[in-house]
Amino acid sequence: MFTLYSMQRSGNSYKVRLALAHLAIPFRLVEIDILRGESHTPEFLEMNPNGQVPLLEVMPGRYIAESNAILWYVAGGTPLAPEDRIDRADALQWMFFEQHSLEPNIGAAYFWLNLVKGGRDLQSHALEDWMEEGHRAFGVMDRHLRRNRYFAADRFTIADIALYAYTHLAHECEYDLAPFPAVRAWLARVADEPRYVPMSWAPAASAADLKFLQDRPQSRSGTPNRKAALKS
Ligand SMILES: N[C@@H](CCC(=O)N[C@@H](CS)C(=O)NCC(=O)O)C(=O)O
Repeated sequence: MFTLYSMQRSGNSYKVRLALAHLAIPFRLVEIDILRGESHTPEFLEMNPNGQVPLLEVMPGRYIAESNAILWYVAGGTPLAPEDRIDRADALQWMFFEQHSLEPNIGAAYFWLNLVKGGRDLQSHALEDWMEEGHRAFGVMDRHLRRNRYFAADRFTIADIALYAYTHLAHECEYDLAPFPAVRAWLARVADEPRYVPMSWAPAASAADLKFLQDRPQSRSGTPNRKAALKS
């Protein structure tokens, strides 16, 4: 069974929890409090020298870091990870965009405004840039979503999961999504996926939770229940 090192209030970690829930893949969750330095202990650095969550142990001693790389790994072979060459390139394009244009702005604003006491004062010099660049990124997404229901392959994929994690936190860190109606409609579509779980979800009593997820119907946009994955 996979072990996911994750922080509940980390958007990057949420991406992986959301994908695993969507695929009904069981996993063990280990909470890492980055605010208490738990991702920089010698033991953790042995697993991920970059000192960050999420981190997925896919088999004993074999780790994958970087949320979007983990998404490709867990979703490999399912409709969540497009295989067609152009669809795959589209998904990658948006996942690189997420890491370069969205996460560094919304992720930073969320972290400093919500998780760090006094963070606003500490980062007052950076806040304006995060706001401007974050709103610019939402504009790019909105333009795409005015013509497309999803980011790649005309269906719900890991590109949507990657972009959803921080976009759905925007209102908690002072971004205004009112000018981006297509983004708001897409947020609602993602939250309406049958196996959607909120950021607060954790597979606490794994068996019961998983049964609950397995019993839910497959994705409206065509992702089947990945029975084989349940054996991993
Ligand atoms: N590019 C990485 C970013 C991961 C990241 O920034 N993780 C944060 C939590 S959201 C973290 O672990 N920070 C602790 C640190 O950098 O010391 C990903 O997508 O996984």
